[in-house]
Amino acid sequence: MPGMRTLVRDLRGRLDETVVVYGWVTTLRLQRVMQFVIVRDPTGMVQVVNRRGGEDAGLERTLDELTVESAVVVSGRVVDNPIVKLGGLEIVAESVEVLARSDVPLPVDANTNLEQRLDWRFLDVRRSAQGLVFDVQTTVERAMRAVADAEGFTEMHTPKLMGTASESGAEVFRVDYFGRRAFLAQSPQFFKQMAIAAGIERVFEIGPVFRAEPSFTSRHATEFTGVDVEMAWISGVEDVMAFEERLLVRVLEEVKARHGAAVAEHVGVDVTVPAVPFPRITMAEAIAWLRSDGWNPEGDRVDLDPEGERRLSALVAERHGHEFVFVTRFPIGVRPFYHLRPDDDPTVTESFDLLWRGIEITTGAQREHRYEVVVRQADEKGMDTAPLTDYLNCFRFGTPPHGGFGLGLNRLLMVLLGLSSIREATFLFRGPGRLTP
Ligand code: AMO
Repeated sequence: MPGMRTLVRDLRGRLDETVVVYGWVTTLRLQRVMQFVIVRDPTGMVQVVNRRGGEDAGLERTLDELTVESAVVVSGRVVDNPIVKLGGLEIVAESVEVLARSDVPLPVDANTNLEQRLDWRFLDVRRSAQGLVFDVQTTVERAMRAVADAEGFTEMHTPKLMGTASESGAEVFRVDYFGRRAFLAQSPQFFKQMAIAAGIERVFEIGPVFRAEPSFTSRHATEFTGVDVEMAWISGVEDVMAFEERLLVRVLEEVKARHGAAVAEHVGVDVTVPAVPFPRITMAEAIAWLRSDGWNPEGDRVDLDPEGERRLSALVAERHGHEFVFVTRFPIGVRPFYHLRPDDDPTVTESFDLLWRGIEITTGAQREHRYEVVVRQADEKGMDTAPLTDYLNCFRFGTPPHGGFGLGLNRLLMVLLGLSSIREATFLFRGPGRLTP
């Protein structure tokens, strides 16, 4: 004792044999005649049973002293028992060893509110379907890397400590850097473009992104995982959107194949692979649709708020029967200086957002690659170009047309799994009110 581990899902094939199961105590029912212990491993749960008054008084005492969530190793014979709900079998205990005893009472249970569950996140993940989130995340990233690899991308790792802010000054964390001021990267935007300037023609990065946004919404975090893509020699922003479609189709195919059944069982979501192409709608059309649908936000706004995103997705679902929509051609006022403006309309940008079931999961664009033009656009926005020198220098020595996008991995998981908050799509959430654990 102990011997080779048998996983709970394989017990049926070991009927009448003695097996060893490693796992956590989930429930204890210590009755006058019988002792029942439900033990859980990552593949399922099994009932372990012992009749009191047997030869091994030590075993009976061990079970009486067990606590829920203790880590145990159980050895016993697998017997068929059709009345047992868990798989119609049980293990008749021969020995039980407590590898690590759990304290009582547990600080969280099924009725604990989300914030308190986050305080005890390791127990929260251990005891619920939450663990599935990270299996799905692993598959998502693996599928993304497979597509990127098949299409000739290079994976990059760019610095998260920066001497200048990476997007705008507003949402940036400042940190002390040996007495100087440094910033945490709000996105790898400038560096992925620098990689294009360096002749690495197609790049992607999966890494941390920091935003000093004091938002307490269900979709905002101050640190999240970003999937960033940049592609050179494109003939237009359409090339970028088409790549994202291929990426997401492959991701959803893989998630469906590997986790479809578990996702349906634990979170009640049917994973479906979307048809391509996804619908595309310009921002001007989107606003017109929304206005005729009664969406009338205050003032003359030209950007979509969360309510606008939700309604637009609902309209697209109704009219196109699709859960995804690319919203294109955002006005220059709501887009950064580095977005390319089309020749036929200088008031808009060759940019897009991708909405999925009412939530923005991606922003992308073709970039302005002509030095004079990008400098002029930065000037027009009233930006101080001095801190942008390293970035702008990238466009002085022959950088080809390029474009890319940034996708929020936690947002993607949240929508994919129908989770109510990005907090549940992140192992250890970071927000304005949360820096621990
Ligand atoms: P953007 O700022 O739109 O674009 O970010 C890209 C994507 O990141 C996710 N996201 C967030 N997720 C969680 N919490 C937040 N606070 C948060 N903010 C953004 C969203 C969003 O679509 N450089 C550009 C991308 C590009 O053009 O390549 C950028 O960062 O899913």
